[in-house]
Amino acid sequence: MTGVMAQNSFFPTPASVRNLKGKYVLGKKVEVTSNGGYAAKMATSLAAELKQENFSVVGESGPIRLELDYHSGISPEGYLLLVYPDSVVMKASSNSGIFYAKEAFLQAAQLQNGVIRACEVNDAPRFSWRGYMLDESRHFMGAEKVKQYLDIMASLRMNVFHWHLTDTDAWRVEIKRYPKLTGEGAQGNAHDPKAPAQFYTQEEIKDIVAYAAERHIMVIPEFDMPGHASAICKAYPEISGGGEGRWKHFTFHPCKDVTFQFISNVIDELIELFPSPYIHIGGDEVHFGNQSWFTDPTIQQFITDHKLQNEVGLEHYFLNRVHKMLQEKGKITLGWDELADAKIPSAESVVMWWHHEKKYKLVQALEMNYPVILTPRLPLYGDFNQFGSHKYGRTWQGYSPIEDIVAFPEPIMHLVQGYEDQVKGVQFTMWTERVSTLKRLDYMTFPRIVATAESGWTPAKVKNVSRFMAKLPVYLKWLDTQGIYYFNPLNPDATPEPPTEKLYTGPRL
Ligand code: TNX
Repeated sequence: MTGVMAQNSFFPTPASVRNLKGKYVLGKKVEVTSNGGYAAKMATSLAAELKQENFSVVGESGPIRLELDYHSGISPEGYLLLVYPDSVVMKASSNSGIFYAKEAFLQAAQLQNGVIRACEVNDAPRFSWRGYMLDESRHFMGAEKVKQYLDIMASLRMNVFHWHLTDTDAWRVEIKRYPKLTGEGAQGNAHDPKAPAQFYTQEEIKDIVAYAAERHIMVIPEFDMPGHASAICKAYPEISGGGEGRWKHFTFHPCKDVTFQFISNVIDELIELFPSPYIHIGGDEVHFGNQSWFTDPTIQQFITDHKLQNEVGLEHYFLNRVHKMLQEKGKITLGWDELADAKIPSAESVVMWWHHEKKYKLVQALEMNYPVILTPRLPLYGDFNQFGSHKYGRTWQGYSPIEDIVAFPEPIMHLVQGYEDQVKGVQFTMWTERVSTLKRLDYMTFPRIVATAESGWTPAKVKNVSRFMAKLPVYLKWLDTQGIYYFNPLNPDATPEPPTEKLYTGPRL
């Protein structure tokens, strides 16, 4: 390299970077010190992580120091990373801040083989919620993959893992009181209703939640209801709300007391496993499989007795009843944008906007004072393909190229004007009906998850799609070293789309 050294490649792009002369080179020996407490813990892990990288330079490098001062005035989650040719200093005022300083430094070292251009980074996130959702009901991916993704999320400074653990195909978490949930309830997946049961034991869940917490990632379970409940109702038909054909058992029975008792008992066990203040209750697409609500005399009588007007009124009654239950248990209700239709009290709940084609739903939720997470299908659903020609992914209404994710949410920010404070952040949402292998999961997730981190972290005025695309190859090269398969938007032919099993569309067994 001649003259000025290349820019460092940070993902996501920091709020501010001032480049300096010279470079810091990581050798075999490096001293990492701290001012104690949590910073000492981070110093120890950084030293171990750097050692593992085994950078090639033989010599000793200048000392690295981590300083955590809760009164330093650096913004929450923010950090300073000061890299000089002879030393490195990291500063933060929060545990997550010093963790992110460490992750940013480690990432630059990994991506640039231990050579980091001298610079002063002054960084803090744009949004407090930077999420990734994984649907393990449609296809089970397993703890090893989840932990790998948690590691990468942490490195990308993402902090929410939304775990979609139940749906039409299977229930995936051990509930001691209801063993049939992980008996027949965990059998099957989106391409094979007879696949053997796969699920997480409570011990495994606790282990993953703790693993995430160490990386400043909150894990939120989703218990989708009253629709998308087929796996549960198949195991416990006494609480099934009917449904027809492919949508058999799709909803809970919406007015039996035993249904609510069941839900309450399950939530009690979930609360023991997931310390997050939120429980996600879904709430989406009930109309797919509530046919029997229109004909069942008990349900019709219930609608009349409770003056609910119609089946939609009943759906809203159901969601409000579960919301009240969660409140009594001290949890905040999180759900899809249908929650706003149900008028769940906005002071005690959070809405995920997913209907990209119904922008009014976002505006309506904001006007009703809900805090909102942005995860519109386009561009933030991982099951939509990344390019124009597609074989296995969803093609309906378009596709989700990485550039659109980097650019997001600017194209919709005019809708949010005056309500900016209610927008908590963004989420990449990975549905897996059409994702039956780990290779395909990687391909659909990477590198778009990197773009999601950019969308959630980098200030609008710093973000730049062309610059992001120009530095992306550095990240793709690192993914190669991790054995992660990905879509290469700069050379699609080099990374063919991995096949998936055919989606099962027969009746629920
Ligand atoms: C809609 S988004 C769903 C999911 C599907 C997804 C496929 C939402 C709340 N519900 O059940 O997996 O579309 O794109």
